[in-house]
Amino acid sequence: MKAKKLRELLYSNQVVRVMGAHNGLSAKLAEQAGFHAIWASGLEISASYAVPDANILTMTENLQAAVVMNESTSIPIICDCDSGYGSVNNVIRMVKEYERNGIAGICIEDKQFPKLNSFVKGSQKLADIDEFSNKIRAAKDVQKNPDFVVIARIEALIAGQGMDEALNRAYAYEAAGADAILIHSKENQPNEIKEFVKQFTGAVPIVIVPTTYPHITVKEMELLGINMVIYANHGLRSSIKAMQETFSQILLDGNTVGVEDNIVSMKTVFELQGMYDMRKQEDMYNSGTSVISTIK
Ligand code: SPV
Ligand code: MG
Repeated sequence: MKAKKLRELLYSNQVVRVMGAHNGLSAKLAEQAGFHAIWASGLEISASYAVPDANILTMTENLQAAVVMNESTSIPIICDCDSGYGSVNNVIRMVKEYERNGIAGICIEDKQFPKLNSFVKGSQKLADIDEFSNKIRAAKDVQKNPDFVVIARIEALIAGQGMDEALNRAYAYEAAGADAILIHSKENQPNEIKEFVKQFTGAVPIVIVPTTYPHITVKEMELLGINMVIYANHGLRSSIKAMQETFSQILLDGNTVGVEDNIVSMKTVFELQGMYDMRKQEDMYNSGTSVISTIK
């Protein structure tokens, strides 16, 4: 169901807007805000464990987080699966597991295992083009539901390998069966993204992650022919700032009065976690009249 929805979105005429998340709550907030789909971000999930985004967490840990997001929302989840957790053999098991758990789509990037977050200075080693194409081919062969989406992410521009390398890879991954190409850039202007879409003559949808070039608007993406935008980490970064400010103010003030206007009510927390629905359900089964009334 969700895979079908994701595929429909990907091939629709609108720019599909996707928000990064790392747990049930952040995914639910993204859905409530109106995003079309969730990016189960490797950066966000690893940051939520307070470990680096460098394949420190296992596939199972990432999948578990994605399953929680999937269960707490009704929109599709696209999982950031780094470079596929190893070789083509790892990709095969990964696709089986993700699909079996109701995940709508996955994205794998053409870097070597272990990967390093694209914005970290250091060695961004690309996988061999044929080796990565085989991972895409294997992922497409092994999926059972034809709607399950496999996105191939190109890191050539991140690794400083140039536009020709990025384009060669895009054609190879499209030929291998990728449902979409994610072209990643770390420039602070969308120049290389614009150049890529201008030169690319393939037919697959294009996905971008404008973390370092935040000025690009959805309207511009539409004009450029970009099909999907992933705001990969803005929920995480806004929550870190909010917590840092709240925590330090509480220590400074010696009480919590000063932060009360900047934090949500307990009622909001209860609503988000489904407390009221649970109580209604409980009442229905027990034929009682109990309601949450202690904290409003
Ligand atoms: C992530 O959100 O983990 C991503 C996007 O892969 S980026 O951090 O831009 O590499
Ligand atoms: Mg990632």
